[in-house]
Amino acid sequence: MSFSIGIVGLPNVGKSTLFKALTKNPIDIANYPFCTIEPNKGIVEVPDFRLDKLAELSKSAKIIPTVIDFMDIAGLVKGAHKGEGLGNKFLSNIREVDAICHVVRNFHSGDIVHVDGKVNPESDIEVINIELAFADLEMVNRHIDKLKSKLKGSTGKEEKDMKKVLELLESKIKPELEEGNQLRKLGLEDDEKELLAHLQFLTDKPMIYVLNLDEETVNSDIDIPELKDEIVVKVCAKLESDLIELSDEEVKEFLAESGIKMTGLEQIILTSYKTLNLISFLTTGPEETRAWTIQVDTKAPQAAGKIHGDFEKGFIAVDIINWEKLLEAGSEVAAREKGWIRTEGKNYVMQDGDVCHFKFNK
Ligand SMILES: Nc1nc2c(ncn2[C@@H]2O[C@H](COP(=O)(O)OP(=O)(O)O)[C@@H](O)[C@H]2O)c(=O)[nH]1
Ligand SMILES: [Mg+2]
Repeated sequence: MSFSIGIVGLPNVGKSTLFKALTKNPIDIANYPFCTIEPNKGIVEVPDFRLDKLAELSKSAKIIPTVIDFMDIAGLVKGAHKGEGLGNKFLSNIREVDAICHVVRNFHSGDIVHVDGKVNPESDIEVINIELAFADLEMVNRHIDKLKSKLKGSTGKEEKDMKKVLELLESKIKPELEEGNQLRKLGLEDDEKELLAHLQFLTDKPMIYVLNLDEETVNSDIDIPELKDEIVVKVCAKLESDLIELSDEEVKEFLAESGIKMTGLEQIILTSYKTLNLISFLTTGPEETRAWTIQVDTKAPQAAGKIHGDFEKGFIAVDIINWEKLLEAGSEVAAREKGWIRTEGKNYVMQDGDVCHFKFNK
């Protein structure tokens, strides 16, 4: 299973420019059997400097980074939740993704028309978030109707459970959505979340905001008050799409000259990764050095299952060393001699940067 991010926003804010830049590098799809390729979907490598270092240590023939899926979702407009501008289709695309990357226009090119005639990030953010909230509201209303009619014929525990959901939807969820509020801000209790898990709310998905700025302002401190408590990445999409034409060396030079640590694309990818609570464990050997994605709190057998189903079924133990420790030792043999490689069992909770050898029954 892979993790996916949907790029949403008004038309002409730079979504496709970003998507094209993000997915520009061809990827050897044979390494990622679970991925499907569609015109508006692309798999994107998660940059990870640890892989180069480990590959050097192991003299690996190849490096395989882990990936996440990005989906370029066509522009939403006011009224999308009622089906305006193919709205329903795009909203159902958003239901499929694990997190939302909300692109907000703050560049001022005279040639490129803003759908509302002027650049106004605050109101753009509101338009999109209200559409998402109203789309959730329609779903909630449909669900309430369904529950009410089902309740008539039910008894016992089934009836009790349905009543709980109904009560929660009517008293807490619906009023928020009617105000255009995002459910992720509501701070629902765990048991409430569980009751609602099957509903896949749009406004409960993790969201990162990408503020698409002019090249001249991309490094300045622009503050959008609406975004003060949000996860924000600032980019200039046009600059990012120019950068992908350059070689790695040239990009490094450019970044050094401009005093920037990372390209906007890298920031988007890494921020998405973090927002989804994802971490990587690593495997390394002469054949390949590779990163694998898991969610925070994943235990060793389930992590092994990411590599192969048989690894999880027949899991015995895992030999683990932190990647930095392995580099410090200089080789696996040396690390073993120093006693730095530990053996962990089925209850071990995986940590970011663990280098692993799984042992399993065939
Ligand atoms: N000046 C400038 N133009 C941009 C920037 N990002 C996108 N554009 C231009 O805006 C237009 C719309 O961009 P596009 O990515 O197709 O927007 P979408 O409708 O959100 O997918 C294109 O002509 C882009 O070249 C930017 O950061 N600066
Ligand atoms: Mg587009």
